[in-house]
Order: sequence, then C-alpha cells, then structure tokens
Amino acid sequence: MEKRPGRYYNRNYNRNRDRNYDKNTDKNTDNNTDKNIDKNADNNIDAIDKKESDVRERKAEVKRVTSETDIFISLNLDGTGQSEVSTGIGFFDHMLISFAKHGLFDLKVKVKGDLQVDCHHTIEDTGIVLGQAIKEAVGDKKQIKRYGSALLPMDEALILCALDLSGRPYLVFDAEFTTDRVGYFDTEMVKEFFYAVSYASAMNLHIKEMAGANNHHIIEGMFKAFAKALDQATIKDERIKDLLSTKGAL
Ligand SMILES: [Mn+2]
Repeated sequence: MEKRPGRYYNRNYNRNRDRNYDKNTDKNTDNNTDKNIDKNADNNIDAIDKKESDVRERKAEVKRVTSETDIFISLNLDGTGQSEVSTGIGFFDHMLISFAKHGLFDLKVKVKGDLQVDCHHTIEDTGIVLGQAIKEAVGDKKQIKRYGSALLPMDEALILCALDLSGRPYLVFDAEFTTDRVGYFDTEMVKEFFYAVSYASAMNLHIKEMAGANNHHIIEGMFKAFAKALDQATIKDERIKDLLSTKGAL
C-alpha cells in the first residue's frame, strides 16, 4: 500500500499546533506583566499620534441656514463615490450624484429650499455650501497636486474643465444652452452654481464647452469633468513634501 503523506502531514500538523498553542499560552501569561502592558500602551498612543498627523481624514460637514434655504452637506474626498442627495430638484440630484460617483467622493446633500419661488436660491446656495465643504475637506493642502483637468466626452458633448486650488477664487465659464430648463433646473443656474463653488472654495475654475448640442449632456458633462478635475487636484503625491507653491502659500 502506498504511503499517504497527506495524512501524516496532517497528523503532525495537528500535534505541533496543539503543542505550540500550549507553549504560546504559557509564554503570553508570563509576559503579561504590568511593565509590558504600560510599554505597549505607550507604543499604541505614539502610533495613533503619528497616524493622525500623517493621515488626516479629509472630510467636512457644513450646515447653512437662511430664510431662503436650509442646507447640510457632508463630503469625504477619500471616498468611493457613494452619495445620498436630496435637493428637491430631480435633475440637480442627478448632477450631484454624478459628481460624487465620478470624483470618487462620498457625498451627502440635504436641501430644503424655497422652490415655491424658483430653483435659484436652492442651486446657488448648494454651490456655496459645497464650496465651503471642499475648502474645509482639502484643509492645509499639503502634498496635494493642486491642479486638475479633464476633457470629458458625453456623446456629442465635449467639456473641458481645469482647476487650481490656488486660494484665489476665479471662474471662467464658456457655454451656450439652447433651452431654458432641463427638468426643473434652469440652465442659467449652471454658471451660478459653479461661480458659487469657485468663490466659496477659493478655487480657480475654468469650464468650457468644446462641443455639444443636447443640454442634458452638456450640463452632465460639466459636473463629471469638474469631479474628475477635482479628484486629480486633491490627490496626494509623496514627492511633494509640503505645498506645491514657490510662494510657500496657497
Ligand atoms: Mn443624465
């Protein structure tokens, strides 16, 4: 009869495992002196301190309430694209969900706006709060790439977005819409939204429609291109030791 090495191996394995288990249990009992516990606690605290200074969570929560709007936004720049969005304007929800998905940000947006007036305050103020959340989440800007850009196609539409987290707000917006509305979203509010984001986050933001015919595609292309550019600008590069600026300030 042939030998069955598997069985022998298993038997030895089990025997050794039991023996080692006993040995380790005794050893651990012996080592659990007060001195060692203190030492381990100190090491753990040091490790936590180091981790917190090296890897700050890049998150923000901003709430803003006026007589026109009540807005809450939470943003995690190092997310996975999950979102929970409710603005009362279906197309705007669709745009913000796309922004989160394509920027790989985790985003919560809850807005109660004066939609009985029109969509203006709701969209503009959401831009202000999103800009504030971006600024807070980006934080000290250490090691980030600072610049980001995307050339994003969406069927016939082609959108260019370039941005600089410079600390100097500036918007250049170049697009033409051929309808007044997409759903309950006024197309003239696209520029107002990005203006609010750029000023509240102190970002230099360029958005240009290179080609396009369908207004839904053009606007969606803008939100996705903005997401891609912002994701790129906020990525950390370990070659950058401090701030990516010859001035030493952003
Ligand atoms: Mn769409």
